[in-house]
Amino acid sequence: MKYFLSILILISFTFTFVSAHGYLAQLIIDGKAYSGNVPGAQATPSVIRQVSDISPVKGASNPDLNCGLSAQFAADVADANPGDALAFDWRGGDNQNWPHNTGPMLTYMTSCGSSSCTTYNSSSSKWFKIQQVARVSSGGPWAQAAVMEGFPANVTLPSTLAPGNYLIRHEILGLQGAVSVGGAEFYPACSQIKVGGSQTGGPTEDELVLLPGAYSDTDPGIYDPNVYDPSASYTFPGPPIAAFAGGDASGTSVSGDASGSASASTPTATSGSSGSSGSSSSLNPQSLSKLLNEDIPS
Ligand SMILES: [Cu+2]
Repeated sequence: MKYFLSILILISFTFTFVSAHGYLAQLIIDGKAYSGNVPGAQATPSVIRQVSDISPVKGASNPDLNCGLSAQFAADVADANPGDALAFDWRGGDNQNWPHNTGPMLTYMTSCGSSSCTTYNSSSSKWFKIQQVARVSSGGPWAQAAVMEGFPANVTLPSTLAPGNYLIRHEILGLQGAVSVGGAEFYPACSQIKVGGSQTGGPTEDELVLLPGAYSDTDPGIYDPNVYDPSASYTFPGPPIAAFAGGDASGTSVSGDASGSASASTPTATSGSSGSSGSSSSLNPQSLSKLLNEDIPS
């Protein structure tokens, strides 16, 4: 009996560890670091929108899928330029390492229009995808495993991105429970940036999605009975990567392994779907801003 009890304690200990969560603690843009606020703590000026808790967003249609649990406007905006290297440093709630290693990481952007993002409500905004990573190679670990080891997730801003005010939404999917419908954990985090330069790239209208809206709890990359099968292919949820940001090039990408950085220099990894390709009539910044702020007819 004593033995049985200690096993129970051990199991509950393990479960507590496994069910730990976290948040985006820092964003580094071209070498400059911006700290995020600890969830629920008194906020100090930041470029990262603070969330209320380290817990995940549950349910693909949850309004908090937009920018995280009860996300608040942030006071600051970070300057950035097309082609900049971004590093997203995710941590556990107790400043331990990020606790999960299973599931993809995806990056979206939306325009805040002509004014700064500091008071921009993105709940009905249209987002485009610029990057996503799954397993670092077929049969290999998920790129997220490197985040669990303490490395940031690396993303490159599209080199032709038009100037303007943008939210950049980096999202980790915790799929450790994804063998059940509704088991996925969503961790979106929105940061406020202002992009300079004089490029003209942007998404096409058919590449834009609402968040929530783009995902369903039964999408193959969200409810995934094969999530622990290293050889199973993975289908990213949401739209394809916007063509101007590189599109969903075929093949697997992979820079680095789980013992190195969580980056992928080409924005795809063991992708199942390749989405629509071809047309990439890019927009000038004005029409891009207009496009992104229009309502999507339902
Ligand atoms: Cu968790």
